[in-house]
Amino acid sequence: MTSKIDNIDLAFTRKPGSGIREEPTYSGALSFARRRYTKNLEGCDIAVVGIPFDLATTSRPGARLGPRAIRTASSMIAWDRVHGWEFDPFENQSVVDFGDVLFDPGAPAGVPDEIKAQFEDIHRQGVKTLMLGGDHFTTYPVLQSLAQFHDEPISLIHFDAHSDTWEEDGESINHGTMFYHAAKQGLVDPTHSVQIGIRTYNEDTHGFNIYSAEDVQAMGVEAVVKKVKNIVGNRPVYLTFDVDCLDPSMAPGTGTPVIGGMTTMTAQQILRSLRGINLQGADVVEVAPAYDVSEITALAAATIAMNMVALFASVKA
Ligand SMILES: [Mn+2]
Repeated sequence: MTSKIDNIDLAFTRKPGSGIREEPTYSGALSFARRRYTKNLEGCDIAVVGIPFDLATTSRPGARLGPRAIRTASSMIAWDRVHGWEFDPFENQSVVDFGDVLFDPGAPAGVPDEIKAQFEDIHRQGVKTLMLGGDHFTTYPVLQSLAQFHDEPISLIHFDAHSDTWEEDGESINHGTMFYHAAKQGLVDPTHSVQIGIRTYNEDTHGFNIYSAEDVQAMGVEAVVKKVKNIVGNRPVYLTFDVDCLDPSMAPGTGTPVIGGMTTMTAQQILRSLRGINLQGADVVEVAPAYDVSEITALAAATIAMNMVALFASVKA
């Protein structure tokens, strides 16, 4: 029998690989999905890592508070199995909360390299990352790190209202241009990457395959997923989910909302159906709690992240 003290504050009392255990949703120290907070990654499969950075936003800032909001919201769903999956993704893989990376926001030019170096330390240990943003620029240094550990360019599966491939001269710290640079530098292979939910204008696709929000509705989940799986094949995949892919009615708490977006149900169905892809890293970004209502955006992001945990685990299930 476990004592009462072992069933509270699992953020620092949890034993490795102990699946789901119940803790009151309204109390206790908060970590992502009540995983153990640790900087020790021995025996760890997935590290949840926050990047509380939002200096690259072009409209409303505030995503620096995203990791904290997503962790808080995750406590509401940590007691249960992830809906739609027939296994407990915390049983067959070890998931820990690594906390946040550290950087100096007063010296922004150095921030990308500071983030990249800390992800290199994690990736070098063979640990995959589930990153909580932060604005979408934060994906860029994570990709820069990950690409170094793969011989072939990474395939991006990118959920967003925006392509984030707007062209620019030079390289700025901007959450709307980083995938232009990622493709140009060969970090990702656009011809084997796909953007889903797009509904903003960009005169150039830069080679990325695109399914707009309207395409998804017209084609249906099954047809979209079939296309996506054909595009990425068995290549290493990085899955990035900008919460503004969702309709603002379901995710108002974000910096650059765009109407006419995907429902949370559709997003979950697509994520579940992606089972079988060669997932090497994932993130959920652009949650800006100041514009949120009743924590619905944070809850959506936390649930999307839980589905990503299941997607990581599904190769072993
Ligand atoms: Mn976006």
